[in-house]
Amino acid sequence: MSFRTSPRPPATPPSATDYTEDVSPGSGALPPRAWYAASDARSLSLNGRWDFRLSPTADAEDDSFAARGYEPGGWSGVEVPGHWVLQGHGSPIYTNHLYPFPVDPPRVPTENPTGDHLRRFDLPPDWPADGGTVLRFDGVESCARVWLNGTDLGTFQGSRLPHEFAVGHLLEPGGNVLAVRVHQWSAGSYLEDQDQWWLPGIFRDVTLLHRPPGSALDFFVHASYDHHEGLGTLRVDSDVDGRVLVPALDIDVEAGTPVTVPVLPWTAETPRLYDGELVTEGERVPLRVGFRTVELADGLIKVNGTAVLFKGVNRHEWHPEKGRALDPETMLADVLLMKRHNVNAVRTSHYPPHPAFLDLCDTYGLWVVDECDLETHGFTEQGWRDNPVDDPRWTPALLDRAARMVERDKNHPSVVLWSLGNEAGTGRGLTAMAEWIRGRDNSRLIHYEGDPDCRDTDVYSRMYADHAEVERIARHQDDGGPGRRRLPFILCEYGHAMGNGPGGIADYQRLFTSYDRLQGGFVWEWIDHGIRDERHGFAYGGDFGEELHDGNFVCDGLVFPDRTPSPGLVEYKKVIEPVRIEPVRIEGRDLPSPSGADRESGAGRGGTVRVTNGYDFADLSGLAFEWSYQVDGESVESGPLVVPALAPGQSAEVELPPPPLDPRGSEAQWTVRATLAGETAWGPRGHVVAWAQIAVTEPASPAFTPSARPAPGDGVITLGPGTFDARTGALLALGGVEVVGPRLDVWRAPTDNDNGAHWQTDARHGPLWRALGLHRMRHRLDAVEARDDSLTVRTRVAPAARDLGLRTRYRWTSDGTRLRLTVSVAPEGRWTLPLPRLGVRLGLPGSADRVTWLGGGPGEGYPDTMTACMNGRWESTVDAMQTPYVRPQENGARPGVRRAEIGGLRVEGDPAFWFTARRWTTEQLDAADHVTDLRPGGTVWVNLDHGQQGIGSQSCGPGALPQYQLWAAPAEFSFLFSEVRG
Ligand code: IPT
Repeated sequence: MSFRTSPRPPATPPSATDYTEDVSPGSGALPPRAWYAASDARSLSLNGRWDFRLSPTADAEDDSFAARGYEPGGWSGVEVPGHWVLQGHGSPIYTNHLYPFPVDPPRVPTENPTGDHLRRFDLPPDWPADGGTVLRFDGVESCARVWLNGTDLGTFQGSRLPHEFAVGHLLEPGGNVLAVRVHQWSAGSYLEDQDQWWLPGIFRDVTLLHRPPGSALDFFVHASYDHHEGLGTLRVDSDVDGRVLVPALDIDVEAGTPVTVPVLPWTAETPRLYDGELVTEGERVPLRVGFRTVELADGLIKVNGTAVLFKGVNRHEWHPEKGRALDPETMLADVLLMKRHNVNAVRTSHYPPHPAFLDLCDTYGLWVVDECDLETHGFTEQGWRDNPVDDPRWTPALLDRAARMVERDKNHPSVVLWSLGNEAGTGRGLTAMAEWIRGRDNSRLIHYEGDPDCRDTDVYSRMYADHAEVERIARHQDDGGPGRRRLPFILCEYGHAMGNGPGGIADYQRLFTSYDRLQGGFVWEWIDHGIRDERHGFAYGGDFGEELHDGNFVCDGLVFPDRTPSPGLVEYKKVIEPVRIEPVRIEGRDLPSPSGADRESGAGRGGTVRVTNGYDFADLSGLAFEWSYQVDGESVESGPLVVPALAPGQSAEVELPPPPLDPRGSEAQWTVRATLAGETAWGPRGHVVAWAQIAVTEPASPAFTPSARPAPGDGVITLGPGTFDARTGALLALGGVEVVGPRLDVWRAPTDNDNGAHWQTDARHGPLWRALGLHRMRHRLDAVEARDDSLTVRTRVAPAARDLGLRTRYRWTSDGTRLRLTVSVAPEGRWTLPLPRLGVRLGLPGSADRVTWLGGGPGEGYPDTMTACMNGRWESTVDAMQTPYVRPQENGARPGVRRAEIGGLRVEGDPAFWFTARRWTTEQLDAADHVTDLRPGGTVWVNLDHGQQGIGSQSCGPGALPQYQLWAAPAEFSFLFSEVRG
């Protein structure tokens, strides 16, 4: 039997006073072992209401509370699992990488909030009295000392790792007292400097587990897959004798004996699990066996012989009220949301998640990079001097962390890479961890991003590298150290999803699918860590009066704190869709259709599309395809499309049906969708997995012939349905619709990506926009000319103190019922920055609410975030068109709009435009810190934009690519305005 026990904790007893500053991982706990959801292993959850007392320092209170019979009179209470700072005791602190205490390892501040917890419990009447019971803590931040019935069991550090104590000999049938002292700060805090809230408390389950005599202390499921032969080999090692049963495979062998049988393999796309049992003298341990082999072959990460493409996310554990104390429903919600958005991989940034999450990944199918609870990022402030990762005194603690992760999670098929940690610099400690992990489990690869030389890793991993660099890496033109040359490449973090964005992920995906060496990436990050409260909506750094904080940098997820998908997730889903549908040949036709003759003769074929299976393992038999033919955004006919069950990587050309007859309208398109053919574990039948739209006819310019003439009146000029201010030339009303006349607008409330991360030297554009004065442009009126069939208003739009500006001419004409506005813009001076936007802003009465449009939707889109916008006819309301970014910023633009109706006004674009409507001004949006600062006024402000600056990812990463930038250049664009009656 090749089972090896993991390193035992040191046998020294806990020191009475200074264990918070002890670099050793603790004392008294049992060696780590595999986690499994207890089935017939008897367990007693100790979750629930605990007595609680908070002290400002670690030594303010003595240990007498741990004694039996202690009366916690005057104490308060907390929910376990939970963080006391989210339950009215003290407050959370958010820092990205700065330690919120003086850096003097391993010392911690005297002001060390300390939570004493007490839980009384009786054993169930039938609890076996055979002595074998362990007390398990799944997660306590940042360190704990534990007493049961007055006996000191020991101490531990390692917040997101399990710790168990043998307690059988101490238990009584009734009146047991569990006392836990938790300190916010410990030596361990130096190893836990992740970019997140500091949230002390017993935040994962506390459980009493009966371990009958003859039960396995630990077991290790080895289940590999030979893709040549289709055979799986199973060997379950156990430290006690036992039998391994897998009924579906007719396996009944002794523990430790390998057995090879034909199986279906486990992959994230086909998560085949076989239920089994490890039967020992004392218990039956449930097994969930997934056969798969992970290897580095041909310089690539391969599973079952096939290179995988990670379409991943970085997942912190987060709940807007409970912090990192996640219930099973929340974990499941994450997994279902990921699967439904085509995400196939999770990096458990930056610590092992609640163990049940990995069961869900096994069941539903997600590749997992399981990351150790290790980050020492704050040492970057001192050039990494004294970094614990390179100080042998800390190595036992690092090894303890590695072992607690690997031992706990080693039986999950979903885990394909172990990650040593995040942003911990370089050092001998990492090498020791990697060596230990390799010795214990050589069936997975090792990841760590922070060492440019990749000394200890099997994959070259970077974060936030820009597109050009990624392409150079793909071509082996930018390999750095020789160690890296042969390694596959992943972006363990990219696409910083802070606020509006990330932009440019489609461009990354094109690279990933073009070069074998690029095996995908993990968007940073899954969820905004906003804390729900009444005052802020969702609070972020600084909202709790922290002396050091990093503001809303903690809100950079693809889902909002309440798990509503943000436009970023919708975009990501489209970008990573596993099926590609492209036009090969499309028959354009003149509309309306001349006759039905061509259809009958078969000449009027719709054309051909190429369908490509982009899965790595699954064929397309699980998907159903359908087409719809749309005219002016409305489906006029639809039907199924027969697509063969293509194998991964295969393509087929598929004929579209003849287009429907006589569709009247100005533009036509095909929409082809791939949907789930039947219900799956994670999505209903009909759920859209992938889609494409193919234009048949391009939208034409709206027809318009000017006929009306401007007529002067009493302080006004009328032109067709328009009434203008005679002095300023501003439109006042169109028929019965009052309007605050459109005028040039170049400002948008900067997005987090506009602002750029403050440490980035090339984060110029956001702040410089403001320095340039683009948020306070002045409009100088040069002329109002009513002549022939037009009213022309000449202006110059420019900020104070600068010589640059935009000469802007508004030319109005009318055909009697409609007004046409042509805006001509000519930049003057030297423009060294792109513009935020270029278009007009107008005001409508606050009663405007319902919006309909023909163009991109249903959600927002910007030049480099609009892959997921579908061309169609959409309907919404002004309120529903807002995207509630936790820190308010530019949002809500619908791209490619040909026509929109709002508040009795119809706008047609020539060319198409970006449409935005909101109940506050851009300036109010810009000034708001939280959504609760935004109050509707009496006007609905509408932006009709000819251009928008791209979004990029510069809150932490590259800015918008050149092709998405909006540089000041001569421009002309038109809108047709008319009143919608009825
Ligand atoms: C990177 C961190 O790994 C991650 O935890 C998070 O802080 C992210 O940045 C930004 O949100 S580190 C950074 C220096 C690139």
